[in-house]
Amino acid sequence: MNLDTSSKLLARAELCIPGGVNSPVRAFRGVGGSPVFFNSGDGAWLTDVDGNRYIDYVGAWGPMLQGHAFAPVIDAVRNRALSGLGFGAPSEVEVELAEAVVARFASIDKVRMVNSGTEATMTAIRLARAHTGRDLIVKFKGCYHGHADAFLAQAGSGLLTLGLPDSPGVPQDTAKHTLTLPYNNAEAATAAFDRYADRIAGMIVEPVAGNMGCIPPAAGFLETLRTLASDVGAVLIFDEVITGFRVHAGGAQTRYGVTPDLTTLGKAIGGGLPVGALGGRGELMDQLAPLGSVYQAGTLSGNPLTMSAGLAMVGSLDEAFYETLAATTERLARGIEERGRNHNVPVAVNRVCGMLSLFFTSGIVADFDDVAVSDVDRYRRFFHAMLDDNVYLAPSAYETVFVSGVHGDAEVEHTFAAVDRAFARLASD
Ligand code: KE4
Repeated sequence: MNLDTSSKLLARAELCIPGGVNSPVRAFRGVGGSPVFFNSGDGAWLTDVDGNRYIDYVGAWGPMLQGHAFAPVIDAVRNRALSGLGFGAPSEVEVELAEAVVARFASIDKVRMVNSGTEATMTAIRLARAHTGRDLIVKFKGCYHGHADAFLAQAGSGLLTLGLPDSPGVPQDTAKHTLTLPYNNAEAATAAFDRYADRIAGMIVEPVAGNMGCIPPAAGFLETLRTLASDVGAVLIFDEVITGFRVHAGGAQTRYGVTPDLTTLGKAIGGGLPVGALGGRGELMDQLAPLGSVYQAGTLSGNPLTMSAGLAMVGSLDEAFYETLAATTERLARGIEERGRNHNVPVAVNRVCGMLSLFFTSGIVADFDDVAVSDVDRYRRFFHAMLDDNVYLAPSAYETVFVSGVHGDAEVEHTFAAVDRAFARLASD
């Protein structure tokens, strides 16, 4: 495959952009090799700068639920742009998208638009701390909530010891207010709440983990978190930046029947343009400025272009869309499992409507420690075999395969043929 132009662009990019990329995961450090530079997307396909075409399972990390260059979104953006890009003042389309979110999420009375998932989660914990007057935030190992300091904290030496910085530049004084627990471990969460009870301001969780690969919640796990938070008056935050419009029309909270106090959204709600959102009960949300005293702001928050794209996207996500998305996800998962058996390649495939991950392990994958013992080097070889076969997966074993409503029979059959060839190579290694 000719990747000359990508290589030349990387050399140029590295002279003026750290690592040549504007977000680290794109640099292929997790899989080796050099990133592919893309020029266009159409439906389930991407075309790189050398003209090579790939079936895309990254989907810009989640927004492209209807594939690339989805006509209703493109038309909405084009038409809106002709009226100007933004005013720094309220506009009708912001109200329309907020109303669409409130209509879908029973837990959301009010929503504040921001420009990234990080801004949404950062604001959610500030609101939880303001509402409770407490400092401690509980999160879960392997979940990612963006790059605000509070989230760049790793578990301390002991299960219940408070956080240590997980990145240079994060003060110990900040990290110590974050407690990191094992995902899908109700007992650890219960012990933490027993110990820290009325010090806990909030608990943030991906209701379906997507940032250590796809890991669904264990039975009863989300329900336990709900009870624990309610018992001590802590704020339960569902980070649905990925799952929000993907795993169900009403997000993971509707799929699993557990109601958070706050929800963060992103990705699909912007139709592919920069976005984040924070929603929740009115008595919590009304504490945000200008109504309340919890400050939060953003120059381009709710900008009409993003709102128009998001409204077109959300408006297209009907019952038939989710039926198709769920069916395609399950078909891909079963096909990969079947090929793992046929080629004697141990592989575990986790999936929930719209998202799946394969782990090279013979065990189950229910938390970060299970992921950590999977064969990440085998994923690296699998990634490149698939790339050589024109299938673009996440350049990291700790991400998710994002399925769209336009991955049809042709894409699935091409993917299966590529998996067969890739597994045959792995089995012969
Ligand atoms: P952003 O700040 O990147 O818009 O959103 C942060 C975020 C928050 N919560 C969840 C559950 C997320 O998955 C993310 C961002 N997701 C990653 C992909 N796993 C973005 C990709 C990247 O960092 O380049």
